Amino acid sequence: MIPKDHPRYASLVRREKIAEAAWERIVAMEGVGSHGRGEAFDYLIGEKTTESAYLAEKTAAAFLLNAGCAVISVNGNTAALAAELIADLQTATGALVEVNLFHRTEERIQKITKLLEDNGVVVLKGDAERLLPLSHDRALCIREGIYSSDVVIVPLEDGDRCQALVNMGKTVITIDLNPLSRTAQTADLTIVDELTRAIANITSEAKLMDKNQGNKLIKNLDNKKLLKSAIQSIMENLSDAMDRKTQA
Ligand code: PTJ
Repeated sequence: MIPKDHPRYASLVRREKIAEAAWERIVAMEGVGSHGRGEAFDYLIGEKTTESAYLAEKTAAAFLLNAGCAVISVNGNTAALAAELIADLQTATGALVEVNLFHRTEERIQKITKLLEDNGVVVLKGDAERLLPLSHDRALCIREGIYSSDVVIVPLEDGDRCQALVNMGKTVITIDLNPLSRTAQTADLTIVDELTRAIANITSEAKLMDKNQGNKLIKNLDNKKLLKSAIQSIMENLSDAMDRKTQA
């Protein structure tokens, strides 16, 4: 039991959720490693939503609302950490939700679908076909879902699949705390923020957004600038930490 007054309560709760979901085989064993990497980058970024990440989140809300067919792609880590938040995001944006896994097994698809549905998400069902130009099972997706989407949000994604979706002409939004990852560098819009903070912010912005504001955000998107700001925030954090050490 994690005490509520622990200074890093939220982070420890997330870690516990990932561990429990790994025992249940909702999160892949590899996903435990991915989570640890995310935690490390969250430390570097100051465990908070930076100004540029918030702008990226607002822009993501605009893209999801403006889309002809928006899809939220959910993997094991995303379901374990944010099932309820995905339900809210789906309600706010009308996006479809598709379970799409890197380490794909039918058992995990079923378990993740159930977890999402238990939390109020309407999950797209259908036969997964080999529709992405990738080898192995990462090519699988649903024709009426990711394959037909014009905007797709792929939190904690693999670089190859992100690149394949970009090559297919989709607007690809990712959430990834590592601004240097291939996915972060490849997506059209990269949100360098922790998954649960990011999804909550996209939802609250989607609820408030009008068409004009959305169009302006889409027109002004500069992902290189967003990535640069994220790296800048990490550098500033490290430099502040260094100053505090030398003053002590
Ligand atoms: O459930 P599956 O089978 O689809 O597998 C999912 C994982 C996450 C295992 C798979 O997509 C994978 O291997 O991802 P990577 O290549 O480890 O990339 C995940 C990225 O997400 C890394 O750059 C992490 O730093 C980042 N990350 C991890 N946890 C979080 C995060 N970013 C935001 N919020 C987090 N909570």
